[in-house]
Amino acid sequence: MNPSDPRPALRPRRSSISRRAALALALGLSVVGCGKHEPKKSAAPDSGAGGRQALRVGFAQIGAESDWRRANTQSIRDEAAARGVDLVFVDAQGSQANQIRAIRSFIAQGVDVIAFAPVVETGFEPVLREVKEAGIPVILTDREVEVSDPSLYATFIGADFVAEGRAAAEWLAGATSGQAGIAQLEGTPGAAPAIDRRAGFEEAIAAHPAMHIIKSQSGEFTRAKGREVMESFLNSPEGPRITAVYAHNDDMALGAIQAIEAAGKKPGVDILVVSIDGVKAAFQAMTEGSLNCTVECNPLLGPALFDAAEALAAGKTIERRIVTPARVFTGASSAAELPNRRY
Ligand code: GYE
Repeated sequence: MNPSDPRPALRPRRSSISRRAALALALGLSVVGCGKHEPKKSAAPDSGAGGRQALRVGFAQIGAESDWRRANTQSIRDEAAARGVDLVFVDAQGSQANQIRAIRSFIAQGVDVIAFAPVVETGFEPVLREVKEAGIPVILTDREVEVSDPSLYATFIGADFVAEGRAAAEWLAGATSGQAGIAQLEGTPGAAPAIDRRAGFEEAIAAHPAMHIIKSQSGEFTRAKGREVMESFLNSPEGPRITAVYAHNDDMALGAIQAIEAAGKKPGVDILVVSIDGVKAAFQAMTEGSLNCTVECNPLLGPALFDAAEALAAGKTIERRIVTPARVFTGASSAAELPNRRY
């Protein structure tokens, strides 16, 4: 999959401001910062003998719902430690209210940069206005937000979820010659990857009249919920018509695989399973034949996050969107890749 795919995203919600405008906005943030928010610290990490203070970054994580998320947290913690960044890390336990509270506490603590992975797309505008008022630059990692004012954040670092959904659909279309009764396990309602992975998938299967989504429900990105929802799908009147599962992440696919086995069917054979993330457990399942395909979504965002944080704190301009590349892995190609997986 090519991150610079020229096909337009389904929803024109991404900012359309030019790079020059983004630059001006980023500079605007720093200017506001100088006026309202005494620069207490140098942008650079602690250099030891020089006595410069470490860069202080507040990060509000979503939670620990999946292997992907845990790897994402580890990458951020490891990279902060390696650079000597003073990381104020909050786990919001899946709650937007907790994330908003954490962001407010970062303002009160006067951190240099605020970063977060928004649990859902909407509802962050008021708190982001408060952050802007305080002159602190904001980095979105992994997921985007819907805001009317693009200057409320400096950059987004993460994947193209629409493209991931398309890639999953294209693999399934090829594997089934365009004929499938699909059960979809959606991510957290209102979350960017749930909305966009669904949109990309539905757009791509629309070209195949014999591919239908016959059941669709949220499994909240967790293994337990994925299993529970798949059980209910299999027991529903439509259950016998399910020939494929599309899960918005590997954890839900792994839960669904358990449910398929418990129902006496063979996952990967009787019911094909395709998902997104590319965590180690998914590669294990592909090696065993129970998972057919995963679309990689890289959670190791720590290095890019702190590159951006250091640049912003130093008043430099950065790209408005930093999109991570992705690859598609299928059963056959996965065994060789398993030893290389870092998450
Ligand atoms: O796919 C899922 C996680 O936002 C890309 O969130 C992330 C998703 C990821 O819980 O496993």
